[in-house]
Amino acid sequence: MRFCTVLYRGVESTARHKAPLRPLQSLNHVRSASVALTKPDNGPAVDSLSFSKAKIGCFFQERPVLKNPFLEDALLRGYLKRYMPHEVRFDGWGRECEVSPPQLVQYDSWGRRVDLIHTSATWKQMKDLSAREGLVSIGYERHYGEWSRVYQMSKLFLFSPSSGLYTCPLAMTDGAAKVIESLGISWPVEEAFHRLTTRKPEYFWTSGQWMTERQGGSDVANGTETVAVPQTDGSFKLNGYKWFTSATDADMTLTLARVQDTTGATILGSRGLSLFYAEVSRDESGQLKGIEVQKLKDKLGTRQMPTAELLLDGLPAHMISTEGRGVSSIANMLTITRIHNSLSAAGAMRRQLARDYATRRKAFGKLLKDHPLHMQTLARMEVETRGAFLLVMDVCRLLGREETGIATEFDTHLLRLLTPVVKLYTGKQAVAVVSEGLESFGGQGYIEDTGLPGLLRDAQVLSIWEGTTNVLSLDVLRCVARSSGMVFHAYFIHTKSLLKNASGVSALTPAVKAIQCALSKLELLVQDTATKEPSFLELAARDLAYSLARIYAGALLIDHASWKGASPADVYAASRWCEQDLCPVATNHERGCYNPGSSHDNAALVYQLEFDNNPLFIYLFIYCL
Ligand code: UCC
Repeated sequence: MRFCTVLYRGVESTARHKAPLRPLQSLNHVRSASVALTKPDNGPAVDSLSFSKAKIGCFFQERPVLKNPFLEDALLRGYLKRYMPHEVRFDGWGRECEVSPPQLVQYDSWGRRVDLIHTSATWKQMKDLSAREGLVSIGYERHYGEWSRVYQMSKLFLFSPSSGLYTCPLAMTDGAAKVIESLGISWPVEEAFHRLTTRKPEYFWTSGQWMTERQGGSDVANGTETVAVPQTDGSFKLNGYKWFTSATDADMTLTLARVQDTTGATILGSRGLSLFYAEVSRDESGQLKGIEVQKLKDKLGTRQMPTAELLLDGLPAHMISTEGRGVSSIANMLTITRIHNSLSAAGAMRRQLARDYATRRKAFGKLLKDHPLHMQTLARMEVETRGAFLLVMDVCRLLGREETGIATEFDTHLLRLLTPVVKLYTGKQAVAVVSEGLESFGGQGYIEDTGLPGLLRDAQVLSIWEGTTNVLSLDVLRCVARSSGMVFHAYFIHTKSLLKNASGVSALTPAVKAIQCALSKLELLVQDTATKEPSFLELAARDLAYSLARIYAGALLIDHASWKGASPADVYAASRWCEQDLCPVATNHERGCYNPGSSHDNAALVYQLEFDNNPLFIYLFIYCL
């Protein structure tokens, strides 16, 4: 302020500028006046003033301003206006989480093991806030019937990018509540269920989901080494090593382990896994009961959140699934956390500070928003964001129908198919859109204290945890096989039904035709797969999942653009979306990408070793040995 005042006075004293003098009104006002002074539009720059005090000059880029994310989001408001009962009201809210990374103190000053994980005050406040706002409980109170999940997830959508990753423990908490509800709310998990779904901060618990062990987190059936030793009272003690436990400050956890028989033997594979409930508590001396925190993970992103390696050393636990039904019992948790993951992805895409920045930053003589190429880039990000949002909300809609007992068989099939599809697609797109968003800030997007790089780091995890892109693509094949193709049947029928309202909107005709064409190609290909080798399906799995996502998102965008309250932007978004290759699995099939020899060709390409008798190659080969 003082700097600006000095500049202002400089105007007065030198009287070299003809602009009328105005009283100091606001910092911004004065700042723009000073910029005009130091480099007048129609006159020579006054260099001596520009650098008279601060040697670094006086021009600074305007920082982006996060406006009210709810008011700024026309699509979200349009969606809620269309579906939500009138009595539902919530304010857009969100605040930046000022966190310092969690710290692990393993020993106290006297050498006793304490394993304390210190988290920031804000992280703890997030827990209270989450309870008060009902960010988990809304899904279980079901005050808004089938739309309760849409309501809950809309709040989380706004909260997520400002939550400092607190949405991760909330996702697992929601998932644990869902598992308990589906298995039966009774002892020993009755109190836990009420704590996970309460709105009282002092009573609220969060849950962990400890599935990943040293051998990895994807092939859970073969990678789980943790054993459950039966106790005389019917409970168990768990011994094992959990390699990646997120939000380790949770109050309880659900985890998988193999029950040991009297000889110490266990059953291998999926059939040997059972689901256990364990509380994270301390004994009178302050030590964790049956757990040692080996270390906190040093991660690329999500640094706000404590993620640890845990040694389970006699952790008291209760089996809550039928013995040997661990994976299928925890599958409900996977469904919920995958939906949360998708929601976080859409939320990260929506946090487009680049939109605001384009109205502030000038380059080449005009604001970024007045550069057509820049606006084209932002528009493409916007289309991607809208597609992601509608995909996620549709899965929430289906979940809400299932949980209120009104889901048809079609809805249930759709939910099973779309959950992995939406998770894998949005997770991948979030990285691309957030990265593009950073780039649109130029160099500032790469500067740590703008807070922008953290968005990209945090986005990168979305395609990894809760099932990587390829693992989820294979999950799609698995659910097709287990349903004998019924998931596809539901998909085709529902996608076609989403197009029916578009007949009255001529501007949507090309988009509708594009979806119909892509659907026909997909249907043909799906019918054709019955005659194909299993290797064909595996190679096609990822492109198949992408095709399912793109076609379905296109149909949702068209459906939304056909609604009577839709805007021209909704129509434009649907049209743009449908201009891409909607069915890459058909395109790549035509190119022969899934032919029997493809696997060999791919391996030969990746591991190409060509010596060609070239002495230099041979020398380098020996050198590397
Ligand atoms: O823990 C991690 C990090 C925590 C961070 C939390 C973040 C939350 C988001 C935050 C947002 C901000 S990462 C851990 C990641 N790991 C996974 O997600 C697991 C990935 N792997 C899979 O999904 C695999 O497909 C497995 C583990 C499910 C495969 O196991 P199996 O045993 O080989 O699978 P099966 O034999 O196919 O299935 C066993 C049973 C079957 O039921 P039954 O026996 O009745 O026929 C399947 O139908 O489980 C059922 N099942 C499912 N049911 C398997 N997958 C599903 C599913 N997705 N939905 C419903």
